[in-house]
Amino acid sequence: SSPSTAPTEGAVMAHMFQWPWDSVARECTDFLGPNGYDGVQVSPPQEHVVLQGEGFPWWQDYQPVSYQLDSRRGDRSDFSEMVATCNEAGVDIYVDAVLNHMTGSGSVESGPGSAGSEFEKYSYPGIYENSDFSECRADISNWDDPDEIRNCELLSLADLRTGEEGVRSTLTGYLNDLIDLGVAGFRIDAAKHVPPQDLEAIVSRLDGDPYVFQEVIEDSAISPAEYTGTGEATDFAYSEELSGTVRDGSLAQLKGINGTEALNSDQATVFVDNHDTQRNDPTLTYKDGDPYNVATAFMLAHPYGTPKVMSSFDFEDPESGPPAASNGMTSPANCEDEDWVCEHRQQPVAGMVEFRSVAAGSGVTDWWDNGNDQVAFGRGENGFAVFNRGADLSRTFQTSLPEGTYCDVASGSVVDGRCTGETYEIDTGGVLSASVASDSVLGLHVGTRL
Ligand code: LAG
Ligand code: CA
Repeated sequence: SSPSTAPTEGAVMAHMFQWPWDSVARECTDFLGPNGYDGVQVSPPQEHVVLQGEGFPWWQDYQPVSYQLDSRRGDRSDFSEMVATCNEAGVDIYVDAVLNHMTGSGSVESGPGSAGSEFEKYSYPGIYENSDFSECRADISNWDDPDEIRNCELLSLADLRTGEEGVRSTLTGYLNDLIDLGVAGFRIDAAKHVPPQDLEAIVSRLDGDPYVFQEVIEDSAISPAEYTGTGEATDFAYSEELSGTVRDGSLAQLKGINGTEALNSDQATVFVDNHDTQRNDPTLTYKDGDPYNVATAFMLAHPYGTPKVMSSFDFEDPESGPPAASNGMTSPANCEDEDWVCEHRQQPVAGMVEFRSVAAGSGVTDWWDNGNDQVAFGRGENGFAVFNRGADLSRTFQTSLPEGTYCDVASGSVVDGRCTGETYEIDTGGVLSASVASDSVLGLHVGTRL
């Protein structure tokens, strides 16, 4: 099959980190589909280690034991029903695929895993044996050496010989099984640690044209550009630039933001934070409140990359897992429960999802800034947005929007032909008079012209 198929221009995905399958299904129907989200990245569905002694941390998921779809978030039938329900709501499912490695040394070095399978590091009965793992059995230490990054152990995790036919066909079998259940794409975990030609070979054997985006952190001898033959790559430079600039308030510097030089817009997956950065290297996260929403809304309004909206569980300890039963099964997630943050439901975020799709195809127009902490720009005749990290702002803006009455999607939606948030007028010359409070956003698009 051909390589990765990107979602349609203007598409937005949410990362429902650690959400159980039943809960994702309900959220697809209740909120994600109706609000125009095109896809969801779900946590890894394969059997994983169970670390009771460590309080069932979230990172159990990144130590595969087998490819049975039986995890702390549900079993195969729960997973399959979720995919069907989400697809019916118009939402694609993208699976976080852990292909580089199996389990590590550490607290547990043997089974059983979440589906009851017995294992030891380098031995997974019926799946892999010792010879399926890289010769190098030491941790990566020289990050200037691409061979070491790819053929030694990341975090002491048993490194698969992805160049071997047997390993490749096992991995292809797992991914095609997911595609068979209706999965539309994959986040490739630790892609930097797999030779690009191995990923290319694996992805080329997948059924259909799944959307593929690869986790390539640009902090070593390896560039994300090495992976663009297979699919998109994560753009960490964009994330740092966006989050740092919004946090510091200097929004005017975001004019023309285009992420890492190694990636073009259609090769880049972009985000404000992800599940790793929000723990290890936080710049802006849900804990920052309004400025975080300003950053996410900016990402959605601005036409660079394929955006991913983080949706978290609340945490203090970076190691801790989501709320769970005494057997380690994750408790149901829902947005009425404060343990689940639901960034994806914040109005300035949710409202800008439809803005992005309405604006698809139009570049940035009518840019304005105050040289500092306030900016505005349009998307041609389709949309106009204002971002304010300074004092309350009142002024007129030149837009390219058609004359009319519009609902601001950052403060509400349209219900029965009326705005539940702010209402604005665009005059015959495209001029908008608006007041935008400190640390807030205004978003108008032609889909909410009354
Ligand atoms: C990733 N992307 O490339 C994930 O986004 C990241 O969350 C994964 O690490 C990593 N690659 C491997 O898939 C996570 C935790 C690690 C954890 C690892 C395996 O951030 O802390 O390692 O998952 O569960 C843990 C211990 C290590 C230990 C290892 C093996 O923290 O000290 O060596 O387990 O026992
Ligand atoms: Ca590897």
